[in-house]
Amino acid sequence: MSDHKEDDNKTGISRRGFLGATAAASVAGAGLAAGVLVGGKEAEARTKTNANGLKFHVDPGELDDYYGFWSGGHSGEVRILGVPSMRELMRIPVFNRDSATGWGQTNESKRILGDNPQDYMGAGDTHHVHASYTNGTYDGRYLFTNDKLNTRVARIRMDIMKTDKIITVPNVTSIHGLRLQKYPKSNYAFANGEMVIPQPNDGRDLENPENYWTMLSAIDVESMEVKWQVLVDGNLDNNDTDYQGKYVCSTCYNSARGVTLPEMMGPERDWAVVINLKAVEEAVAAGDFTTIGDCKVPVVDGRGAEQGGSKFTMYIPVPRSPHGLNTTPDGKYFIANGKLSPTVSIIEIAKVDDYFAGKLKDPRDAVIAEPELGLGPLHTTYDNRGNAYTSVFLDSQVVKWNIADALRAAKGEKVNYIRQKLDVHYQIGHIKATMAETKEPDGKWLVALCKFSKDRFLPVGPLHAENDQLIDISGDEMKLVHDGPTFPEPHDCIMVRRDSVRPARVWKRDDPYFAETVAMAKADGITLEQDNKVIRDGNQVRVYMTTIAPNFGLTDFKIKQGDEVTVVITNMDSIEDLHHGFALTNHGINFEIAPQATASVTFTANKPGVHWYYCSWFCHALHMEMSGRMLVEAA
Ligand code: K7E
Ligand code: CUA
Repeated sequence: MSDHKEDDNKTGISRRGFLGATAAASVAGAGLAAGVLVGGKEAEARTKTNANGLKFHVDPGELDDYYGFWSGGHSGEVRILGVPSMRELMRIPVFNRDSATGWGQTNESKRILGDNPQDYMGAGDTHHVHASYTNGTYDGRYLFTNDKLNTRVARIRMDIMKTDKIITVPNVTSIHGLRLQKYPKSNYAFANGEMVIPQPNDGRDLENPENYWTMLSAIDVESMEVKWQVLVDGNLDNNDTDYQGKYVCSTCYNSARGVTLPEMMGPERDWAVVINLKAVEEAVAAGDFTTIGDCKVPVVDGRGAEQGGSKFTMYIPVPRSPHGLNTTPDGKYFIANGKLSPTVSIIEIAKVDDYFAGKLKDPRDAVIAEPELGLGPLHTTYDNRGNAYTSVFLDSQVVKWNIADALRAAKGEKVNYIRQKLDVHYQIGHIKATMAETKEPDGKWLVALCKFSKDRFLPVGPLHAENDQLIDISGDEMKLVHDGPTFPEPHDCIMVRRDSVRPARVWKRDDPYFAETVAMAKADGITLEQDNKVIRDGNQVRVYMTTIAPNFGLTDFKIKQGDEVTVVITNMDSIEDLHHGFALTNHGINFEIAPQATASVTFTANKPGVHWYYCSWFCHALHMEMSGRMLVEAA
């Protein structure tokens, strides 16, 4: 699978030749559109647009049209990119440790990391990032991401772009697919438990895979409580929601419930499983549920795939090992991507309504077409003109196809639903178009998230970057316009129109993010905005200080060896972008304090002597001099 074909047997054009042709056509097309070919300014402008006329170069000082939110994979973080420039704007530490911001070290971040961040050593694996919705489009409140590694779900506040809540999902192992309810607004985040385990997983039934199960979990977006779980057959992979607030649909592999690869590959068909939210909510409200072990979360039984499902579920047979599941922006179809089958399965949501209303008997009849696209279809995205774009991993291509034509072809009409196949470099996983997961797709840009970059960048050792390629989809023909190396491994991204994101410029002093630290100060009689004081309480010492560039409020403080020290810093600068840092030498401590924020850290002072602290975020001409001493008396 790491080999890419030099020749494409479908187009008969060599990959390099095809690329060359595309690039040449692009320049010629732009020249024609401009009417004349001249040097200087016009030549410069010509390089910034392509044949579709969509401007992809963002000039210095100009802003991007979209916020791109990228998962960071096994880096455990979320990244913000500007689109179309593909400039990385910020990283949001989530499950990882970050020494620039102090994430995983400050008391504020530890409260959010919760139960056992030390056990996990700052490791996580984010695959999917999705933003909250109101009425089917982004509302700028929250981002959610999954931790496949440690079975967690995190929420990020989009006003401050910081993680503000992390939960470990009970009763399941390994959260993979994650999506939010789209209508009327995101009340739930739906998290797919991927791997099957004994229920409860407490040491019994270890070698009895017939008793291994997994579940879909519904998480309340505001409280971050798991409201209910649905036991399912098979392993849950990816999911998506409809545009009416009725369903969540997941691809589901390993219907054989095997524990080895050959066992998992046994049956010809797996499923897309649809969960009926209303049916589950009614059962939970009526007390018609069970619980598992000590966990209080209501669990309903959605198994029964062989009979089509339970009253909560509908199992729609699709070719085995399906992967991505993507709702069309018109709300009509769920599209399940075949992975091992060269097809995608188009599921008509109106037929799902019929099934739960008792009007459709066989779930198979909800699949109204299975167009063949290429080898290894993984994920599908959409424009605003009825086209779908599917990533095909083995062929290393983006396949543009027309949904209406595919449905016509399924009815026997002679129509070619394939619009174009574009080579990408190489082995594409996720694929995403701007605003494609909302009812307002705009068909402008598409990003192909390629797993392999091979020869596309300067070699940097055996470990290669991945390649997120930017493609202009605004015209009839897709145009590759940019190669974007990324540190492994972004799986997925979303691209959100910039007007729906409204970030804060400086912190508000009453932000709940540091409210507990403010409460601690208050109990000590401290006014954080003005006091620079050391409070001793037995062997616990709390050091409160302000910062105003280029000064720490305390140029020294004295403590005893063995003291448990909490340093609390409040940045009284209110100028946008004027951060300070508190870096304590030989203690591994460093964190950021943005304008008007309070941040704190707690550690045991076990080294007698003089230890300098300094400001680690450039703030002033005298930034280097912004420092102080921690004086530690020997015990
Ligand atoms: Cu396809 Cu985890 Cu969304 Cu990777 S998943 S590609
Ligand atoms: Cu304060 Cu640098």
